[in-house]
Amino acid sequence: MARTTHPGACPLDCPDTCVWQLTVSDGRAVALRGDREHPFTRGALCGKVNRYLDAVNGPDRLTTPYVRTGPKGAGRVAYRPASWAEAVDRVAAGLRASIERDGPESVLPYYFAGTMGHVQGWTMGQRLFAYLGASRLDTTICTGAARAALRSIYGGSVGFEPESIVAAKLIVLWGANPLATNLHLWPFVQQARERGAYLVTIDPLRTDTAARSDEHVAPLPGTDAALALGLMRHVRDAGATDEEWLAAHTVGWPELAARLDEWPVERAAAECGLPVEVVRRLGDRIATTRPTAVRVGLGLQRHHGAGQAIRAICALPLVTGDFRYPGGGALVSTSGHHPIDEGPVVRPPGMPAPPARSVNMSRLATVLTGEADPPVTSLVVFNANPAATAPDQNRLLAGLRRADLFTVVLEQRWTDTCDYADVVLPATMQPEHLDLHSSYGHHYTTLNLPVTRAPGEALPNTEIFRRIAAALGIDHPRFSDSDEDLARQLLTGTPVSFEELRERTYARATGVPVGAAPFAAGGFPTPDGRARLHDPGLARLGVDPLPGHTPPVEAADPELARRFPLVLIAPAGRFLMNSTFASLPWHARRTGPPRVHLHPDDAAARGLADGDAVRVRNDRGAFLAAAAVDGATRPGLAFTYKAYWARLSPGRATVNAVTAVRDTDLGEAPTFHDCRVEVEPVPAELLIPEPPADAAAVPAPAAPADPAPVPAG
Ligand SMILES: Nc1nc2c(c(=O)[nH]1)N[C@H]1C(S)=C(S)[C@@H](COP(=O)(O)OP(=O)(O)OC[C@H]3O[C@@H](n4cnc5c(=O)[nH]c(N)nc54)[C@H](O)[C@@H]3O)O[C@H]1N2
Ligand SMILES: Nc1nc2c(c(=O)[nH]1)N[C@H]1C(S)=C(S)[C@@H](COP(=O)(O)OP(=O)(O)OC[C@H]3O[C@@H](n4cnc5c(=O)[nH]c(N)nc54)[C@H](O)[C@@H]3O)O[C@H]1N2
Ligand code: SF4
Ligand SMILES: [Mo]
Repeated sequence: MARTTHPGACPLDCPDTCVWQLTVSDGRAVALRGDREHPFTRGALCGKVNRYLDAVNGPDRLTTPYVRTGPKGAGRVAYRPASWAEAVDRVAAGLRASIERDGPESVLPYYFAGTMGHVQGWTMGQRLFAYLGASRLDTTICTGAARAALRSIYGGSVGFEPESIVAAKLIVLWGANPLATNLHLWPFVQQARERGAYLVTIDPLRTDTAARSDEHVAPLPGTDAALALGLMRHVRDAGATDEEWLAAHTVGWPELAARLDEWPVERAAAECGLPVEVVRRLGDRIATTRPTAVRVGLGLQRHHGAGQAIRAICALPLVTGDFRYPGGGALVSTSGHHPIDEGPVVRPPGMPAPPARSVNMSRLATVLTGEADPPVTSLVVFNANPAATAPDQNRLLAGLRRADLFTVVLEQRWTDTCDYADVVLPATMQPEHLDLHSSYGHHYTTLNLPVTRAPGEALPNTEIFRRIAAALGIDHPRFSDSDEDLARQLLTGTPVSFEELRERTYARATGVPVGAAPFAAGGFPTPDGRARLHDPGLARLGVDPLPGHTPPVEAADPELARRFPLVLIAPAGRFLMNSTFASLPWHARRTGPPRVHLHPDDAAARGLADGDAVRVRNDRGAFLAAAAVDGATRPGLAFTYKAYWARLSPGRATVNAVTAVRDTDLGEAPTFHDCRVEVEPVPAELLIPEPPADAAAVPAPAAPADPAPVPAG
């Protein structure tokens, strides 16, 4: 059989947006590797995506629609296969009933970045819900706090050019773990180190990245703003502020300089639980090293004070004038550099799109259990698995079990969320559909064309929404747009064309040259081009107009600390992608079963040894895990990895059974890491997961595990 090889884009929620080369034989994907020419991919994919074809070709792919015949939450046994015609008619009837009873806002789409593709991810479904006047989803769950903070300080999600980091002399990875979550940045960091750069990682955990850095600074979680303020104070005291650049390209420096009077290094160190010398030494390095690049991760924003923390961190390179130089400045996300504008594609001119309320996705648990008025009575989930990934899982599941809630899930495989659906619709995967990708970690735009046959009757999200629109009797021409039409509409007004991408797969569409310093002479996307150290607009929202420190809610609560002495954070695991791969045998084996990592002192205080079965609990719920005692964390701080599936976990709960629905100080984002728990021993038998009667692929028990962060020392 002839084999052909085709370029495409990795669709996952990862800053690297790799270009891959996929080998196809007889309509089936048979091999996958990284593109060698792509300047960011540089020939390699990551470990988890090297096994992406396990997901594409897995025997557990959904190949037909399903409709529910038994109780919600009972699993796949409560469903029967259905034709597309029957399934889509049911969806239309369910949505129509909600709209007639409670108005269109009773319909809520819930979606996120299961695919980062603009076509399958963020257009046709949103267009349908806009047309209906359904509730709009406020997509806060990942970067809500950062987006709001960056809008305030830089005018948008922009920063230094990632490939320019090779020119940095000091690199600070702040709450970032690129070896797990931004792998393709690492070779650039290594190149900078070969040229003499010093690498500091600021992370409460000793991750692989921290262990491989020249220095690891481990503050208490949720205290980054205090650290950034103390560092700026030190820079100011050292006379290392760039007054000329500050005066030309920022507003509010005099006010911030005065605020720094309150932040002597000693106060910052105490707030962060760090030795004063550590803060002073880092302050010295920052004061004396140009250019300094601060690469900020997304994980550190899952705390109550995240908005202020990101503003404070992003203020630091303004104070030092680092944006003057290639390889200097801060970078949280490159998404604001990309010119693709979904707005007019979701709400095309001439298409009705009635105004509608916004619903914050991070509050789904409370929205479904009484917070929303009118109530949400239809929920359409795509590109997301909220039953595993959204906070306050027990409350959320109670909402999903509501008899008066009609739920539709578009999925590639049977997830936790499918267990609560009335109708499950089978969706295609990346090699089977067209998509267009920008990136939140580099400056390239990529086109992905369909090159393999979808299994069974699986359809692209776009086509599923076209069919739902037709079943609802909508005949507006915008619901006949093809995927290529949508891609062309998305590229309107950008410097790259569909033809160019079809020819070359990817192109730089941001106007920022490789290695450039885009803000050397200011030009931030604020109205006056200046970065805002003091933002009066925030005062109107009741937020401090200057970067300040908002302490964590639970970590800083002494009363709660008596009952739940451990702070728990749940960052990204290396072989998972949120919950996307958690059901695949290879990925599950590499990751190992759920574990909660404890400092040896905390383990000893509870009589726990490595491997013991434990229950992790607080007032919201509990999950089961094995204790891991490895010194990767500090006393009082526990961690586990996010994104296991409840249906495949012992006790049928994940870490999100203990996390809270509570907003950040800015951006109304979730606070997964602002969470107190107690950990207690349970009998070992409890850890053996009871396989769901219907599981197509139950992961084998623990074998070689995700290399845990390297123990300290
Ligand atoms: N392999 C893999 N890659 C992924 C993902 C995945 O699940 N697996 N998820 C993707 C998604 S959705 C996202 S958003 C990104 C996330 O990308 P990252 O931001 O790199 O990932 P996280 O692991 O969430 O957080 C990074 C680090 O922040 C640390 N941290 C937590 N709290 C604090 C704090 O208060 N201060 C400081 N300084 N550090 C803190 C954590 O210990 C963690 O090591 O990764 C994406 N890439
Ligand atoms: N405790 C804790 N919880 C967290 C976090 C944390 O740090 N700690 N991180 C949070 C973050 S940063 C994020 S981004 C969220 C992510 O949470 P989710 O948005 O729920 O992401 P995933 O778990 O990856 O689920 C994506 C789903 O989309 C499906 N999918 C992929 N492509 C397609 C497609 O083309 N069509 C359809 N129909 N489906 C598709 C996949 O099969 C997968 O089941 O989790 C959050 N949850
Ligand atoms: S998950 Fe990220 S690193 Fe892995 S292949 Fe996809 S884009 Fe590349
Ligand atoms: Mo995320």
